Amino acid sequence: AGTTQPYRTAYHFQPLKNWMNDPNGPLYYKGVYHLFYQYNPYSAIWGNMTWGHSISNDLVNWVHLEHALNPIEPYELGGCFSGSITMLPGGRPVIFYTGADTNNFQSQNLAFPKDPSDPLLREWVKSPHNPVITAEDDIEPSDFRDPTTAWQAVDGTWQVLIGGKIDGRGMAYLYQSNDFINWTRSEKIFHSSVKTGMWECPDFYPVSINGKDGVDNYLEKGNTKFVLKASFLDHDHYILGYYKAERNGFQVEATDFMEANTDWRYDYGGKFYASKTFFDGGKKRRILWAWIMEADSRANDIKKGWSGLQSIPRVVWLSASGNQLMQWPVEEIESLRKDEVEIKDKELEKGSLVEVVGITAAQADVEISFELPNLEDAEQMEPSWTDPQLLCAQKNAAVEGRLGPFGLLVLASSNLTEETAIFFRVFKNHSRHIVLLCNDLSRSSLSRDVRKTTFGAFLDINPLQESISLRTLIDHSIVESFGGGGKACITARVYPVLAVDKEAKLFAFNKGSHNIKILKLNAWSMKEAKILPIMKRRKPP
Ligand code: DQQ
Repeated sequence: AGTTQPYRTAYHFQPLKNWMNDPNGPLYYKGVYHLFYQYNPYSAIWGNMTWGHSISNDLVNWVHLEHALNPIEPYELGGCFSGSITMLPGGRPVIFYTGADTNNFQSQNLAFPKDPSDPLLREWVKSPHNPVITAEDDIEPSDFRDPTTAWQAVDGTWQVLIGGKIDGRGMAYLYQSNDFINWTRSEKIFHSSVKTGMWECPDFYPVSINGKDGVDNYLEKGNTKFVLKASFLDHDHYILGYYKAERNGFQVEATDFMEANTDWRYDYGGKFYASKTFFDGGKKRRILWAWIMEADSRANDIKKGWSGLQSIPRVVWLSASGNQLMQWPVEEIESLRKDEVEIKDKELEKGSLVEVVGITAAQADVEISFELPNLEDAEQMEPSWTDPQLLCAQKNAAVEGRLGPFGLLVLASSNLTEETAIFFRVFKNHSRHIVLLCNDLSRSSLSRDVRKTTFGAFLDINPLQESISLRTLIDHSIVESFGGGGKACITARVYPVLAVDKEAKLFAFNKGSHNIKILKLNAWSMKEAKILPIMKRRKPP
């Protein structure tokens, strides 16, 4: 960040310039974290899809390497699209990715490291067998992409999912192979939905039902549930269920995609999309990466010369109740914290605003928890209030209530001309309490070009039993919020005109009609992550 580039981030992953979208093939290999990503080497808009490649020891500081995949073969002249990495027995990684030809006919392709003993995996060689899977029969060739990490079934055969659509029905195809080269399509479609449209970037993985540890074994029965994620309608949705290994099927546990009121999303903010998880064998955890799109005009993207961020990598695990996922920024990000400010047991009076001073508020990490003494006074919930986003837009940060709005104002200018509010409201529904988490962007920027949609999510916590907590990571043009310890997440892009760099301020506020208490607030300035420019391959002598 700086005066000429106020929206560049200090601790989010981004290339030095140009367009970036989906994370591809994240991997922990021989002690090194790898991130590949969809990249346009030539401009700040989508095109010429290439696999960018960066490495890290800690998921915070990065070194850019030369591109891993360039679109040069006939089957990929329209781009090397998204894909995943699988570890083959013996420990050799393989990239499974989509190639689009000049007609946008999509096929699935393989690439292997030239030297698997190189922990940096600097050079990749495309398989002479490419393309290994092409669109046949009823498959629409321009809606056939994004292979998952493959896994082995009970009998050892490889299984991989590929995103697709037939007659408007979104789906994951299942393909099987004995040798990773010859693939046949399973007669059964792995899973599908009429309500979604095309599924991009499917992801399928086990989670433990008794703890936070990540799981990599698809055949571990009894202790796991499975997550099926698909990217559609601008968001990443997931459902939970069971993998029936004997018949290679997926059985949904409760509700399916876009069914009932439980539409589980990784993130209820803007475009947090095309995400992918990987198993980190070093720390035994499952980590989620996602593309965070800009919310400014294309012209402004071109002017600033870049577009797209990656989310802070998040650890994912199953909640104690077992009915949803939890997410939390990887602990390594805390190594950037400095200048801690702490507030404890402070009354936050009705109508009050408390500035948090002593940190760089445009580049910060904040944790806050609240206690509400008068829970029985909560406003009555109306039966029609089923859409949390709509409710947050109607009852925005300016609308006084009883228990709430209370929360944080981030990237705020000194006179509050600009402010981004992340706040809670607590309602009563018979004897239960309903907690709503909102991110009101309507006053976030004086710019007319940027999208200022308000976001919202219900938070499945019982305020009679636990405090209401929020963590927010602020990084110049991105605000990532985690409610209830990671039960609901909202990511937003924010482009203030006034509240830039040192002009940005941070406040805690309470616009409800009752005094509440800040149990604890901890805020830190964040140091800049080191993202080093391209380390070139040594040319052989
Ligand atoms: N982005 C890739 C596709 C994928 C889409 C192309 C999702 O493979 O379906 O850049 O953002």
